Amino acid sequence: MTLTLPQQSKPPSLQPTGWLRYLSFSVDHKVIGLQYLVCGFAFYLIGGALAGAIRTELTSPVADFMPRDVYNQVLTLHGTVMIFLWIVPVVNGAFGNYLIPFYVGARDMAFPRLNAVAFWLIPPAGLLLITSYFITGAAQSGWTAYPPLSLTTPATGQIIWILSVLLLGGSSIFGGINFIATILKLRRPGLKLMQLPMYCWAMLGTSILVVLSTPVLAGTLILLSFDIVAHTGFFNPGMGGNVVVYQHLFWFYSHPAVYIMVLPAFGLVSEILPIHCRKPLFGYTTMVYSIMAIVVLGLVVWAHHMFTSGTPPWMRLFFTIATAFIAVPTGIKFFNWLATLWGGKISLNSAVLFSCGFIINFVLGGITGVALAQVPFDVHVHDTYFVVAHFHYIVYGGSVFVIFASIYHWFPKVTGRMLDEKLGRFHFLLTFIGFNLCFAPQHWLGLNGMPRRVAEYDPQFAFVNQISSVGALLMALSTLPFLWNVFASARSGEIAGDNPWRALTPEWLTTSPPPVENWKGEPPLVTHPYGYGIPADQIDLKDASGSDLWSNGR
Ligand code: HEM
Ligand SMILES: [Cu+2]
Repeated sequence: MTLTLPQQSKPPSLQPTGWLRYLSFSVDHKVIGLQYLVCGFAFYLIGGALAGAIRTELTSPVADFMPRDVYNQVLTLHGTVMIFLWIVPVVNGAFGNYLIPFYVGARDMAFPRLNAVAFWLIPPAGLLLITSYFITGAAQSGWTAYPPLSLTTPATGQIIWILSVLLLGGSSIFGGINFIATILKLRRPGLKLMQLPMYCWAMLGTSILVVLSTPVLAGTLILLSFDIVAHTGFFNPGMGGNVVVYQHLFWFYSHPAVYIMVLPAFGLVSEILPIHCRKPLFGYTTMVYSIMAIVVLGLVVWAHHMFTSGTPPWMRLFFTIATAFIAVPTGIKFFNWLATLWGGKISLNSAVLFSCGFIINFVLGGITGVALAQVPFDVHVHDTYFVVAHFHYIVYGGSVFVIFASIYHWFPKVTGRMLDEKLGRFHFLLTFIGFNLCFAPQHWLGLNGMPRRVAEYDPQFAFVNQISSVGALLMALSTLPFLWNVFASARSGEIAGDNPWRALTPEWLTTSPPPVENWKGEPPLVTHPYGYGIPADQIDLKDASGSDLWSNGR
């Protein structure tokens, strides 16, 4: 008797396919990465429109474009959207989810469902925040929500703001736990920590900061909400509370938060530069130690935001010195990128232009940061436009430039098509000129005493503010060639092939776009992710798999 086995049918798929995946509770790390990116970009456009409203108001010294309380709402929403809904989710969630499983040789993140939960907390939190403006009026106390201001401005908007930031903080913590577990526990056999691409180290450091500091913000905001709703007295001076305690707790999160925005950007640039210079990343080991030094020091410098809050002299001294120390590992990274570029066969494409733009802007922002950490200087310019200029040089000139560099670099991986280079360079030029025109004059404004967060100012500042607003207009316009480029190239751009940059990192050792579980066969073992321009006999390839693709790439 012969036995006929039933035809093996494909298991039913629980996940939608095609475009619907991006609107679903997908657990595929690549889908989640793109969800983070597109959602983040949508919020970037909203945050940008809010910035446009701010800069329009500031073209004249009087508040003639919107009422003052609306200005406060717009300013609060702008800061909150840009930090919590654009930069943090994109440099961490978007690129982290897309790249980290490739880099560690895994088929997905350690906790795929938690990953999807982390993403799906973001759209409702963002919508909650934005709609508060239309329903009850948004919060008015800035992204820092300092009491007593946050206790005296309308309560509903402030409570919605707190709820929204708590949801976003939860998302961040889930993401951070997932990245730590994936990097430490999901590495393919044979892959050592010191062989990981630098972005993994950056994300490991960032995630440690996220997990240690975000819960402090959450706790602080919950106490603040008690003060608002239940009239407790944690921070309310009228009830015996202490506003300076709020500032300590807030900055214990929010100084690390600046590294949560910029360390991943460091990692992404460290991936992009070697490939387009055809040189190994200079000083891999010092880069790793610098990241970890920044993590440790980043946790002990928070009170440099509070030099004018009545901090005692010993505290001022400690936090000035600690902040000065942080410039050392940061400087090491800066020189390592320069050394990577030095003597390389550099292709000056859009990804490299944006990366170099980042290096220039970041060093300027770093220098003003070190200046701000000096108490005698800071007491003069604290709460002026000088501080606004400083942090925009770093969060926009740094992180946002790197987001664009990364989109130009990884677009062929995600879509299988190239972005148009001419449009890309035009986009870079407009962004670079617009950005510097917008923010460089703000140093002058601050040094001459223009306070931040105001809709009205002394008429002597009008002309320089108008220059700044023209710069902002250029930045807004620069988005158009970019968006056109993305849409047109995704439909009909030049076919990229699997590895258009002849890169050696593992995400390129598969098809573009990659299959569902990243590689058709076994994940490759990449022991020299930056082995460009090194003679083959000097690289130990004996236990590296995927080396055939590798040697083609060199
Ligand atoms: C690494 C990336 C950095 C980012 C993303 C960043 C971001 C920021 C932000 C957002 C603020 C203003 C916060 C507010 O009041 O709203 C700020 C202020 C400040 N930053 Fe940075 N910063 C960075 C690097 C640095 C560095 C390297 C230093 C010094 C070595 C520094 C020193 C300061 C100081 C002292 C202030 C307080 C100024 C004041 O309010 O008077 N920052 N930074
Ligand atoms: Cu800080």
